[in-house]
Order: sequence, then C-alpha cells, then structure tokens
Amino acid sequence: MVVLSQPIPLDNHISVIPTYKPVPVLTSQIIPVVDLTHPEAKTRIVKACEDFGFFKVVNHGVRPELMTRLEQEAMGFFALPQSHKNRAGPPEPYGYGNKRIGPNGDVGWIEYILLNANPQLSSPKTSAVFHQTPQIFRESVEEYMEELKKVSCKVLEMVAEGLGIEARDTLSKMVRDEKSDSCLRLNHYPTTEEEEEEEKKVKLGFGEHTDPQIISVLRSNNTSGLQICVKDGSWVAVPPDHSSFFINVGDALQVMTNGRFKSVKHRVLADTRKSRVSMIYFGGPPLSEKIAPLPCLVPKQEDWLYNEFTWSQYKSSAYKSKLGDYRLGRFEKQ
Ligand code: GA4
Repeated sequence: MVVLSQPIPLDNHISVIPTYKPVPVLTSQIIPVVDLTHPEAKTRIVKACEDFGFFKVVNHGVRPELMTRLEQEAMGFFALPQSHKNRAGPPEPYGYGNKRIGPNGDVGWIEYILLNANPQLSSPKTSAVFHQTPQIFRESVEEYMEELKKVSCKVLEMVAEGLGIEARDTLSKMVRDEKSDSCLRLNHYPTTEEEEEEEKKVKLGFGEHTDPQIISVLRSNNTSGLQICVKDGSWVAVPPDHSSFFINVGDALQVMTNGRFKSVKHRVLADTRKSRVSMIYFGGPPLSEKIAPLPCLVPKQEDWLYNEFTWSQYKSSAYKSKLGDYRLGRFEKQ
C-alpha cells in the first residue's frame, strides 16, 4: 500500500479556498440503505430517488479487492512529484486537475483525475495519465469501470421496474451503449502541511452542485466529507462507508422522470487532517441521445416540464456554467 509521508502541496497560485467552521450538520441515520438482493429493492430505490435523489447500496456484488486496489493505485498517482502529475494536466476536461474544477473559475481543496469510459472520446491528457502510472493502474481503472457500469445498469433496471416501465432496459441501455459518455473521477482531498486554526480545519473540497449525467456511483475511503442537501434545504453529512456505494440521481434522470426524481445537490467539505479519496462513476448517455421526459411515464407532451435536448447540448451548456448553477433552468418549459 502507498503511504503518504508528506502532505501534498497543491497549486500555489490559488490561495483562497473557503474554510469552514465545523458547524453541526445533521449526521444521518436517515439516508436510505438499499440491499440490492432484497426482493423489495426496486420499490425502496424509487422511494429513495423521490425523497432524496440519493441512497447507499449494499450487496452490490463488486469485489472489495478491486475497490481497494484502485484506491491504492490512485493514491500512488497522487503521491507522484507535482511535476509528473502536471504532465497529465490541466484537464480538458479529461486528465489531471489541481484545485481548479471545470473551466469557469471554481476552485476547491482537491486534486483529481477525470477519465472517459469511452476510449473513442479520450484525449492526450488521458493517455498522459496512463503514461505516468504502472500498467496495473490502467487495468484497475478499466476493470472498475466495467463493474461500475454493471452496478449502474442494475440500479437503473430496478428503477425502471419500480416505476412500472415495461421495457426494463429503457434507462440502462443508454449507459450500456458502447457510445455511452460515461466517465470516472478519482478525487484526492489532501491533508494540509500548515498547522491550521481550529476553524480552518475544514476546507471547501468540492462546492455544491448536481451531477449532469443519469446516475453517479460513488465510493470513498473511510474519511468523512460528503454532504447532501435534503428537501428542507439543510445539509446532511453522509457517514463514510468504504465497502458500500452511494448513488446520486443526475440531472438527466430528473428530466426523464419529469421531475419525479430530483438530482441531489451535494458538496464535499474536506477535513484537512485526514485525506479523503473518492472514486465516482458517472453513467451518461451517448452524446447524440435525446433526453426528455419518458413518454411511458408522461404520455402527454403538454405535461412535460422540460424541452427535449441532446446529451451533447446539455454537456456543452454545463461546461459553460459554474459548479453551483442550476443547469436545468434553461431547459425548463416556460
Ligand atoms: C460535476 C460532476 C462531474 O464531476 C463532472 C464535473 C465537471 C468537471 O469537473 O469537469 C463540471 C461539473 C461536473 C458540472 C459543471 C461544469 C462541468 C465542472 C463544471 C464547472 C465531471 C461533470 O460531468 O459535471
């Protein structure tokens, strides 16, 4: 296992990352836990997607060894000298990023790698990541993406069944498609070198946002930091659990369910005394896929809350936005 002896210096040009007083947030017993092997799983998933847009899954079938292997390989990359990591950045959007998130000025106490699951959409920066890492890194990434695609599709099929949609692959086929625009994000929220004052021990790791895709599947090490925003607007801290996955409803699924499911607003407030590593698989549709409320759920177009758009249109619009923007606004029907 790679053990970091030194905290990693991040990009020195960016000094102002907001710090937080560790204010009490609700630590949740309320986050739904779904056992994927339970006969009632599909009903529970639908309820969780309606109530929170978020839930934890257990009995997911992914080998713990693969999860820890990828985490260790990611730590190995993040432990490389800064100059080596920089050869795989800045991200465009794939590749290595440090403190800067997206192209529009968002920053956070984070370094990360973003990799596209579709090799046809990968970039020179993706190749540069693999160039800086041993063969086992790439193998672990590829194996992990395959497994996480299966988890995403399994959950989406349960969603379809739970919603009473006749063709159970209505949603999953978009993620299973060989042209699916899915991606994997490996995040590292480092510790700090300096002795921080008490109220500065928590930094904004990843600002509040919703995920644009259909579904996101997150796994982290046992360090806290993830928070979700619940219906009354309060923030709830999600207790970490390195053996489970956390599922987020994304914007595209909100649209396809005509707002019945809400894409969950979430953020990471990083505790700078213990590093956090998370790995998120974003299940997205092919770029040419038309996204609109599903006619089997909402037959009359006049009841649609959103205009139809392609995933490619939504993605380009997302990359013109700031992290915290409400991206679906411009696709809502007047
Ligand atoms: C949020 C979800 C995923 O991490 C991501 C992010 C993307 C990026 O980091 O490149 C975005 C962000 C995310 C939404 C708005 C735009 C695009 C940064 C940003 C400011 C990979 C994604 O698909 O959208």
